[in-house]
Amino acid sequence: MPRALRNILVTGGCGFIGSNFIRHSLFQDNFSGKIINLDALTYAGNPENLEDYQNDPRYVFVQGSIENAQLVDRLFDTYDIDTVINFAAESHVDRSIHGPAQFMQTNVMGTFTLLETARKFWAERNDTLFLHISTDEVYGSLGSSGYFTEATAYDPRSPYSASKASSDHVARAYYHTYGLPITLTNCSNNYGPYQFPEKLVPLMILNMLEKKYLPVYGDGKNVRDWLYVQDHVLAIWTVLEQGALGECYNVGGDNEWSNIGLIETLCDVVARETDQKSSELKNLIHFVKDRPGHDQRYAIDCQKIKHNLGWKQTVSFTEGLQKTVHWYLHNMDWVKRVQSGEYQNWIQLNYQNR
Ligand code: NAD
Ligand code: TDX
Repeated sequence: MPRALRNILVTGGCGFIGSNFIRHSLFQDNFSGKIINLDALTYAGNPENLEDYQNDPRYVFVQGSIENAQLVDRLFDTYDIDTVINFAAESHVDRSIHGPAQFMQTNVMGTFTLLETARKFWAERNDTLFLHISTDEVYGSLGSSGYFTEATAYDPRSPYSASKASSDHVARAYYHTYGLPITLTNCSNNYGPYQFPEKLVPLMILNMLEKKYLPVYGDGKNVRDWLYVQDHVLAIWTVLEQGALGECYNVGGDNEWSNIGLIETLCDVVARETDQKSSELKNLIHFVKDRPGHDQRYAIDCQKIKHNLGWKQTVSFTEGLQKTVHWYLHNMDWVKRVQSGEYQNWIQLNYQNR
C-alpha cells in the first residue's frame, strides 16, 4: 500500500531545516496534504519564518512540546496523522556541552513520546511513516581518511550527538520490536537561509558584516561536509516517497572543508557582495580555545540514497554560499529580531489565543 503522506506532523518546523522543509512543501502547488507544525518555540524556533503561510489552509501551527504526550495524542487524533517528520531537537553542540540536560529531555524523551503515540495510533494502519531526522555526528570522528557509511558503528562523542544517537536507537528499536514504520536520515552540516546565527556559517557572515572577530576553534583544521539546506529538503522528500522501512540513509554534500578554509572562502564571498577587501575581512580571523571533545573530521558516503533512490545534490558550494550571504544581507531585520529575542513579541501577538 502506498504511503498516505496526507496529514504530516512536522516537529520543530519553526527551526532552520524544518522551516525550509515546510516552506518548500507548501510552495509546491501540487502539494495537497496538510502540514501540522508542532514546535515548542525555544530560542531556535521562530514562527515568523513561515508567516506568509499563516492563512494557507494546508498549514496549521501548534505551539507545544514533543514531550507533551497528551498534546501529541490530541494532534494524532484531531488531524488523523499518517506521517511524522521529527526535526524537533536541541541542535547546537556548544550548548550541549554547557547544558546537556535539555538535550536528553528533548532529543531522547521527546522522540520516545512521539514514537509511543505513533505506535498507539498506527497499530491498524499500513500507510504510515515515521521519518526521524538525524545527523552524521552519531558516527563519531574520522581521521584524515575514510567515510561514514550507513554501516559505520555509532560512536557519539558530544552530549548532543549522544542524545541524537540514543533517539536513533530508540526509533530503530520501535521498528524491530513493534514493526512501527520507521526510516532515518543522517545528514551532514547544513547551511542556508533561516539558520540561527550561533552556527558557524551565519555567525561568521554576521560577524564579518559587523567587523567583529571571527572565532576559529583550535587550529581551524577540523573538517565538516557541507550541504545546502534545500538539497537536504529534497533528500527528505525523496526518502518520504521511496525510502525503505527500517533503513537509514546518509545525506551529504560530497563537499569537505576545513573550518579555516570555509571561513576564508566566506570572506571572499562577503567581500564581493559588500564591495570590501577580502584581506581586511580575513584580518578578523581569531584563533580561540578549542571546543572540548571537538570531533576532527566528518565525511559522509551518501551513495546509498543516490543509487537506491536517485537523489543528488543540486546546489554547488559556490552558489549555495552566495545565496546564503545574499539572504542574510537582505534579511537583517530577521537577524536583529532573532538575536534580540524581539520576535517573542510577535509570537505573543499572533499566538496568545491559540
Ligand atoms: P534548529 O535548532 O534550528 O531547530 C530546532 C527546532 O526544534 C526549533 O524550532 C525549536 O523550537 C524546536 N524544538 C526544540 N525543542 C522542542 C520540543 N521539545 N518540542 C517541539 N519543538 C522543539 O535545528 P535544525 O538545525 O533545524 O535541525 C533540525 C534537525 O535536523 C535536528 O534534529 C538536528 O539534529 C538535525 N540535523 C541538523 C543539521 C544541521 O546542520 N543543522 C544536520 C543534520 C541533522
Ligand atoms: O564560532 C565557531 N567557531 C568554530 O570554529 C563555531 C560556532 C563553530 N566552529 C567550528 C566547530 C565545528 O568544527 O565550526 C564547525 C561547525 O560548527 P557548528 O556550526 O557548531 O556545527 P557542528 O558542531 O559541526 O554541528 C552541526 O552539524 C551537524 C549542527 O549544529 C548539528 O545540529 C548537526 O547535527
